Amino acid sequence: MAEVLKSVGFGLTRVLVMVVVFLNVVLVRGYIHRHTFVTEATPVTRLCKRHNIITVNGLFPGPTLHVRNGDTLIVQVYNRAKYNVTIHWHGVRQFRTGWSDGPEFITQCPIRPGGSYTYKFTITGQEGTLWWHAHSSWLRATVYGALIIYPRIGTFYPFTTPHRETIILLGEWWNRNPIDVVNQATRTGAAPNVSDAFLINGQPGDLYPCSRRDTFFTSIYNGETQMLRIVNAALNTELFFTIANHKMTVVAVDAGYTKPFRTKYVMLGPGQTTDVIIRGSRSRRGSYYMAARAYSSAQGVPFDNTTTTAILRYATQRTPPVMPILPPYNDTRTATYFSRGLRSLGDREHPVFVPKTVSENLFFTVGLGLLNCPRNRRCGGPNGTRFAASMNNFSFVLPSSSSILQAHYFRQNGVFTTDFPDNPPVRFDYTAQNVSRSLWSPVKATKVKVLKFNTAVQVILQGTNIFAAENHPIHLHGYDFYIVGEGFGNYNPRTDPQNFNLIDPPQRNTVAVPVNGWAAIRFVADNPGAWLMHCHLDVHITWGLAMVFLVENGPSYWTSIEPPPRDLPRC
Ligand SMILES: *[C@@H]1O[C@H](CO)[C@@H](O)[C@H](O)[C@H]1NC(C)=O
Ligand SMILES: *[C@@H]1O[C@H](CO)[C@@H](O)[C@H](O)[C@H]1NC(C)=O
Ligand SMILES: *[C@@H]1O[C@H](CO)[C@@H](O)[C@H](O)[C@H]1NC(C)=O
Ligand SMILES: *[C@@H]1O[C@H](CO)[C@@H](O)[C@H](O)[C@H]1NC(C)=O
Ligand SMILES: *[C@@H]1O[C@H](CO)[C@@H](O)[C@H](O)[C@H]1NC(C)=O
Ligand SMILES: *[C@@H]1O[C@H](CO)[C@@H](O)[C@H](O)[C@H]1NC(C)=O
Ligand SMILES: *[C@@H]1O[C@H](CO)[C@@H](O)[C@H](O)[C@H]1NC(C)=O
Ligand SMILES: [Cu+2]
Repeated sequence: MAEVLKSVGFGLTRVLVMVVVFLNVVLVRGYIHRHTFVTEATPVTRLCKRHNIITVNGLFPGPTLHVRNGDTLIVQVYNRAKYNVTIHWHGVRQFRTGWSDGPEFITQCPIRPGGSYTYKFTITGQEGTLWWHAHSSWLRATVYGALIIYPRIGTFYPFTTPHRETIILLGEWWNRNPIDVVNQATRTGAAPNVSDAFLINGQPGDLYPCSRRDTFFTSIYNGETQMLRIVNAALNTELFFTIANHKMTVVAVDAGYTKPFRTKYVMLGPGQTTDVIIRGSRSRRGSYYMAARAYSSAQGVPFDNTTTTAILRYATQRTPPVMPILPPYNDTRTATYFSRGLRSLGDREHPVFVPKTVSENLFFTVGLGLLNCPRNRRCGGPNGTRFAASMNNFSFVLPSSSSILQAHYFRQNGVFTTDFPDNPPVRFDYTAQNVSRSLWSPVKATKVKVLKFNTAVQVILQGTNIFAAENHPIHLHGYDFYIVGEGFGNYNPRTDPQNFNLIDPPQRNTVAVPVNGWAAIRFVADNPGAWLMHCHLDVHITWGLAMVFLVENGPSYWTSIEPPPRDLPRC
């Protein structure tokens, strides 16, 4: 009897211990996911031609990572490609783990051909769809994949769990090596060639030559709900997305839940994600195209005017799919209707923490420019100039001898200066039709803005009408921010704040700043490190549309950046 009681007691203790361990691992620390990424040249055939592209593990698009909020990812990257590479975990907060953020020469030196580096980070308080991509030259044209973050075990979506989930990765394709495309542009100073196709999950779709056989499709049953996790992984193009005869209900953007918002069109800037739910009609049959094409807001600037499609298919019917009507390429009204319809969910489990007052009030112009060519050489840009882009008139130059974070941590001088201005050096009518030519040429520099730990920051991102006004998708690393307002024309500091949404503004990591307009973002600088803020059109970051926030450590170990990993690449 005693034996039996003892063994029952022992069994109970063991079960209790296991439960405690389980709770600790799963609820508190989360699972640890280990992955190996090998970057290498891989042959693929698109648009009737065979190409070698750089992939991860031979896959295009790259592997999808599935994790839960609270989990840790350890990804060892081996670079077997002939280019420097780094991987960025787009939208992941990287709290205290800036060494794993990835942008080359910002938080690390590149992983050279033959080298390797291990990224290690924990997902904290983010749920929904993010993605990963190369952050070195234009490699992200083909080196990207989805990062799906489910709720913690024991917690659920704040909406009825859909019957099915489908990833929709929107991509951009050149019939050339994208590195050759950007290198040619950098050499000549001209705008890089526009792409030849857009892709859905790596496939151009039925409207392009030699592509019909591989068009991506997803099934849907009558009455079924399906979540589409849409990612704009395109390099240089903002995209409209729609589905024939099906309305979408937006439930999350950039891994943050939103109030349900029904819409026919979604607009995504590169870097942005949108989770939508669609419902299969009870009676419908046949097939319907999902389609994406450019939202190109800059007047008179060439763009890729093609349309990518995938198929939404009921049962096994193989009727020709119904084509939706897409907005015109310059339909700013539709883009604005969409961005202004987004609200944070803001329920008890997902509260909104938008700073009500701010102590750093920053005003950054974002836009293009033209530089004269050196030594009276004639460049390939307009009238023999070369293209540039800037924030507050500084055209960001990547360091090459070290990364900003390494230089900061190891106190190396001469890599950057800390005088990035809080305001544009010259005030002018930013959105006028006739911005004086004397203002068109920015200055090349590597400047950062230092922020004290825990500062409440507001940045007004003001588009300019230099060369061409354009909607710029501005992405901030290391943070999610609230978009408290946006508008057209010049920001008015007296009247515009009266209309800010400080109740339930959308929270994102990338804001599409309206063409010839502005956007106001707020965040609390609680994550120490070197955080790039840049236009996510790679053509613009190549021209210098970027800056860096250097956020100082807080008062304790837990508010300071972790020490650098031992395998951190050196320059
Ligand atoms: C860019 O386009 C021009 C004109 O079509 C072509 O001559 C050139 O080879 C292209 N460059 C690249 C790198 O694709
Ligand atoms: C884009 O292509 C469509 C046909 O698909 C054509 O009607 C339209 O004129 C083109 N627009 C531009 C700006 O090239
Ligand atoms: C869009 O472009 C077309 C020509 O391609 C032009 O007729 C129309 O006015 C433009 N619409 C807007 C809103 O700019
Ligand atoms: C190029 O020069 C011509 C003639 O001087 C001028 O009309 C045009 O505006 C210039 N274009 C740019 C982009 O500077
Ligand atoms: C631009 O045009 C406006 C209105 O025509 C004029 O008042 C202003 O002086 C012009 N600015 C420049 C820099 O030419
Ligand atoms: C940018 O700086 C250059 C060099 O000082 C100057 O010529 C230009 O007018 C400035 N432009 C703006 C928009 O501040
Ligand atoms: C690769 O990275 C190293 C620094 O680690 C740098 O010196 C070199 O210029 C880079 N190569 C290219 C092609 O950018
Ligand atoms: Cu841009």
